[in-house]
This record gives sequence, C-alpha cells and structure tokens, in this order.
Amino acid sequence: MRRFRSFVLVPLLAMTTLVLATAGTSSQDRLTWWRDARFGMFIHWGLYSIPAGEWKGQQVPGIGEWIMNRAKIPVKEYEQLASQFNPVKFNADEWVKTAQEAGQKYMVITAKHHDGFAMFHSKVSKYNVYDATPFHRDVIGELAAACKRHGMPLGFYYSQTQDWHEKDAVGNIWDFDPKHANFDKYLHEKAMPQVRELLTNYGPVALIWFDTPRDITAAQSKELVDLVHKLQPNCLVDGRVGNDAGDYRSTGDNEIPSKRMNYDWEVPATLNDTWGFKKNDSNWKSPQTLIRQLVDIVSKNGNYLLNVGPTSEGLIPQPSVERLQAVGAWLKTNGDAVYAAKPSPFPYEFNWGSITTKENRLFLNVVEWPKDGRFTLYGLQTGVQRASLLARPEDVVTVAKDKTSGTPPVLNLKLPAHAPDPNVSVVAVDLDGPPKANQELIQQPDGSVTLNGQFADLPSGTPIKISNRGITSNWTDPSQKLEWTFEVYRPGRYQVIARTTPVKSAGGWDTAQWSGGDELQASVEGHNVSHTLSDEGKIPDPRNPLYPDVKTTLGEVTLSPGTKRLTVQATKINPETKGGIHLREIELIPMS
Ligand code: JFZ
Repeated sequence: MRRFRSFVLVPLLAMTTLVLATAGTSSQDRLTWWRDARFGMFIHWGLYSIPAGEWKGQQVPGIGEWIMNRAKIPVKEYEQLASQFNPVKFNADEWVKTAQEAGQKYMVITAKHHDGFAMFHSKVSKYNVYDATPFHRDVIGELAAACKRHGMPLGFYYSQTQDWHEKDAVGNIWDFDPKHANFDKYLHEKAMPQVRELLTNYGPVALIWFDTPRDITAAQSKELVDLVHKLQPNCLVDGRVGNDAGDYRSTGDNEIPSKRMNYDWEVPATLNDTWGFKKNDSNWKSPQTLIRQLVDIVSKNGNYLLNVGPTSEGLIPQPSVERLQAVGAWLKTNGDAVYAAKPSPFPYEFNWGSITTKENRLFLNVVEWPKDGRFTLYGLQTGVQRASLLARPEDVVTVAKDKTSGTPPVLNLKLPAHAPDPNVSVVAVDLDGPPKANQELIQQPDGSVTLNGQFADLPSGTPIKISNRGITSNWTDPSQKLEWTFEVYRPGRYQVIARTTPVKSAGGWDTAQWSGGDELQASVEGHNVSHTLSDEGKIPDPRNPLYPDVKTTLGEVTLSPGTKRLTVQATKINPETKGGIHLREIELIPMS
C-alpha cells in the first residue's frame, strides 16, 4: 500500500506544485525584479567575432553578427569558422564583474543567433561551441555558473525564426530555396528542443530573449511562451517572441521612444554601431550619452539593455569596459534615481534632461546644467518641500513655487553655479505627495514648444503610421494631416522648424537616406507657413546619436497666449521619398 501511495502521490504532488507554480506566476509577478533592475548587459558573442566585420579582405557593412548574411557566405564556408574558435582568454567571472561594476543588474547572452551556431553544449545539434570547436567548453554553462556565484540573473537570447544554417528556418536565401522551407519542422526539431535544453540544463533562467519574429504565427509564439513557462514559470519572455505574446515589449534596436509609455518595455542598445564585435567600429557613445540614455529610458518606464560584443579571444573590448565603468561610477552616487525608479509624471521629454520618480520624490536628471544655476519647471502640480543634490547633499538648493497668472504651476530652483557631475547631475525634489503634473503639451520655460509625432492627433482612418520615436511613415497623400493642441504663455514671433529623419533605404542595410523635396504647410492661429523640405543641416538627437534629424525652417508665426491648434499638411509629396514623409517633430522657437 505504501509503495502504491508513493508511486501515485509523488508525481501527483510534483504536478500539483508545477501547476500551482505556473498558475500562480503572472506576468506581473515575473516582472517585479526586472522593473527594479532597469539596467542590463546584452552580450553578442559567436563565430562572427572571428571575421569581426571583414570577409576575404573586404569590409562588410552593417552589424557584425550579420556578416554571414551581408556577405552571403555559404553555410559550408561559414561553418569552417568553428574550427578556429578558441577564445582562450574567456573568463565568465570577469564578465559578470564587468557587468556588476557597470551597475547592470541582469545579463542576456546570445545562446544561438541567426547564424545557427549554439554557444552551449547542445545535444540537438552538433553545430555548437562544445562539439565543433577546439575550445570544447560550454560558454553558456560557464557563464551560468559564474552568474550563480555572483547572484546575477542570467537570460538567453535565442533567434527562434532566423537560422542561416538550416534550410527549414528563415533567412538564408543564398543556400536554400525558401519555397521549400518547412518552418514548423525547424521550430519543433531545433528551436524548441534547444530552448528546452537552455531551460533544463543551466539552472534558473531569468529571461528568454527571442528575436526577429518573422513568419511566426500567434500559435507558434504561444507554443514558445508556454514551453518557457512550463519549464520555468518565473522566466520572462521578451516582446520579440512575436504576436504580442511576451511579458513586456521590446523596441527596435537603439530606439528610445519619445514619450512615457504606460506599459513595460526594454530597448536593446549598442555601445558603438554593432552588436557582434567589429574590429573597425570605434564609434563609441560617450559616457554622457549612455547615462543620458539610461535616465531617459527610465523616465519613460523602460529598461536599458546595453550591449557588449566580445572579441574572438573572449575579451570585452576595453573601450566598452571603460564606458561601462563610467556609467557604474555614476550609478554608485546616483543610482537611487534609476533602480526601482518610476517614470516621469510628465508624458513628454525635456531638452535639459529627464525626470524619474520614487514615491514622493522627483529626480531631475539634469544634463544641461543652467549657466546661472536658475532652473525652472512648468506643470508640476504637487507641492515641493525641499530640494538637494544627490551627489552633494550639503549644497544649498533654494526652492520657490509660484503660480504666476497665465502660466501653469512654476517650480523655480536656485542651484549651485557648478554641476556636481560632468555628465548628468541629479536634483532630488521632495514633494508633499506622489508626483502629479499637467499632461497637456505646454510651452517650456525657454519659450520653445515641441510637437512630436507621438503626441499628434491623427484623423480616424488615416494611413499615416507613427513610430515609437514619433516618426511618420506611409504619409504619401497630400490630403492627410497631423494636428497638435498645446498651451502658449508667452506672446511673440516664433520660427516653425520641421525635424524630419533619414530612413534606411530599401535594400541598403545601413544607408539611411533623406530625400526631401516635399512641401509642408503648418497652420496655427490663422497663420500658414510652408516650405519645401530642404536640408538646412543635421540636428543630432542627444538621446539617439545614431539618428540625427534633418532641419527645415517652414517660416515664422506670431502667437498670442492661450490654447493653440497647429495643423501640418503636405502640399506636395516628392514621389522619390520612399515611404512618404518622415516627419518627427515640429518645433516652435521664440525669435526674441
Ligand atoms: C536583431 C538582430 O537581427 C540583430 O543582429 C541584433 O541581435 C538585434 C539586438 O536584434 O535586430 C533587429 C531586430 C528588430 C528590429 C531591429 C533590429 N526592429 O524591430 O526594428
């Protein structure tokens, strides 16, 4: 009887536990640690670190891990790289320490990228780092062990649809005929079995980071999510599993939205212009840009997954290490403004920096320190008790909160003449209660008004699309228009500036092109100004140095105080403009 009981009871208990665990683990539960973490390390490492952007003596444009695709390298040639992969300087503990010193609270490494090569000892395919290389070690296993030793949550990137080594997967159209591909076969015979290996053999997994959900059905995305949560109920799934099936949303690469998002999201970002190591890519972002991006992302309710691309020797490039150390040093002093911080009470961006919050505290993450120390914020509704510098709490910050007639609530701070930090200085503002702010678009203290596409009113049924950064696309019909409502407090003459963006031309991987030649008309308070979109120069977006805007002055208008409605319409559209007009923002800049 006892044997019978244990024979029946034990599996029943296990199943019940599993069902309860799965049933009890909601997306919200899984996300708690991830929301607090705010900042993670992405690692792109594989065979592509050997060519490092060069193939047969030629530089291959674009991101390094795509070299097999960009150079159309046949599988038989590319897989020879495995015999050269011997990263003897790889030290997993060093990598974890680098992430910790940077203040990164989780790590995500490529377990299998689009090239199909597994960085773990897979029984599903011999095309892996343990079986196919002289290195003969399990990279994922060693990193998982090091992460366990140092208490670092570890996730795995897995390319679930693109696999250029397999005829039934997506992406390799130079060796295989896509018409004969059986994706479901690939999904069930390689992708899902390998995901199962990752979730079975390496202990607790924090996150499975799927990517490029091309040609994957909602049912297939759900199969992947169910597999993950059945094996490890607490494991997160990112947004690129496809079909909105993830625990959070993933933006495009290096794509920081232009407004606060009321959902969980993460931006994968590069330190230079590539994910996988490229020997000739030294376009490193500055520490100020990285810290500015971090606080900007948190101010909009996002996570920052910042990438390193180790070399074929197994080393994280020194310029990457140095920049990560600078971010980590900043976080040691100012981390309270980031970790477990919540987004800004304002839905829009500020030119001077970004706002993050925590309970009854507002953090002004100031990049552009005011010359005379005078800082003004419009629209904060919650009462202010005091303000101080996170880096120098002993410094005096005086506070004056006015309600000057005709303006929103005004917070005036008198800050020390010199910023405490060369990159981003944090002013902690203690409030009477949870931070609340005006939500409408308003003129800023410097007199400017920024009308980003994310805040535009689109007529119902318009074909125009707006990206996360506010960029219009599919604007090819002159009858279409965008409109904004905003508050003006200061009468006067204003320049009307159109900020349009270059876009990746069809086919050319990284050749972002700008054609112009269209004519835009802006109408506000009875004034119409119009001009042909002509390149008056690039305006670097400090939040996204990879994506400068192109400036065109449409004209000048006179505005009186009050609520305004501005309409933009294209009076002429250049047929050469691929995908229509790519407007990102309209800016009103005071002339005086
Ligand atoms: C993908 C990969 O192709 C790339 O190699 C890298 O791993 C990156 C993190 O992810 O690239 C993408 C995927 C999605 C978008 C852009 C680039 N997107 O949604 O715009």
